[in-house]
Amino acid sequence: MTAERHRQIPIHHAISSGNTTYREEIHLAVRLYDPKHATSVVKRYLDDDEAIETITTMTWLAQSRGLLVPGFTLAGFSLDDVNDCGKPVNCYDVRRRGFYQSGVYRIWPLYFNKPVQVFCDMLTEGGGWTVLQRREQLESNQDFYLPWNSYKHGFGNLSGEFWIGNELIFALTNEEDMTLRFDLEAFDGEKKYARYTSFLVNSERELYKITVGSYQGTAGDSLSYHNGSHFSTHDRDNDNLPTSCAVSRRGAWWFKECAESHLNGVYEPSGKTLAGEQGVYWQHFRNDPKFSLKRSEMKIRPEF
Ligand SMILES: [Ca+2]
Repeated sequence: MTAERHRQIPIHHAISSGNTTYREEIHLAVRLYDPKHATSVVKRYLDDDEAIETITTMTWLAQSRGLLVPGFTLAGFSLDDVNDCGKPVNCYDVRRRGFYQSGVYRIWPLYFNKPVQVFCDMLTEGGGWTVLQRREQLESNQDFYLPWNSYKHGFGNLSGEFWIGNELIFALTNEEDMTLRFDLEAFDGEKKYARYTSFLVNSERELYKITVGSYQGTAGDSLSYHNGSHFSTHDRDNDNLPTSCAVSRRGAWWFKECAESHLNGVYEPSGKTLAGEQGVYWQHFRNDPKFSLKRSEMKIRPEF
């Protein structure tokens, strides 16, 4: 049996576009044939009744979370279903719900005690990446020479430079097997990438120990060296040297004896540091210890 309903629902609805989220009044014309099989049956309208988008029932439910009109029930769905499909656990989950634009989205990580805003890369290699870190050329760069607690909880601006936070990286990498991807760019415009299977970060009790699987890419493998290392900051020295790599390299990373990569180093607008390995550093990009990158992004996605 087929349930068919028509309903015009005027609501204020939050729409994400690029880096910004804005509110827009739209009218949803909802026709539910068989919501259990959630095919494309919801059309989104602007005020002039021009259809601008056809989205799936699940997508509509996800976007309309909390905005269900009193008295209007969706045949075949309970409120739990609505809440479930309105709570993506990472950016891949967001994309699965029909959001294809890169930008800031709210997610509900499985092992995190609250919802959190993250930046989703919906373009690179099919999209669905939760971005963990970004460095880029700005008029005023974010300071990355910060203590343990800053790296634990995250800092910076999701539309600029940031570290998402080790607690969140721990939560996200424990949801399921994750691919880690680095997108790197030099000041001369050359772009390279590195990708690792089975990226996992342990809890704070285990000093956010990093595990990665096999490497693939064009940037060279500058992370496998750090496999099994603990996270260090200038106030928490967990590396393998008597001295502190976080202090000598001016940053925070999974230092060993010290680093083949260190993307949280000092941002150097000239692309060259005075001392070695203190910049935004990926050793095998140029094999020059004074080389510093113009741009870096770290991002994760469930393995297929
Ligand atoms: Ca040490």
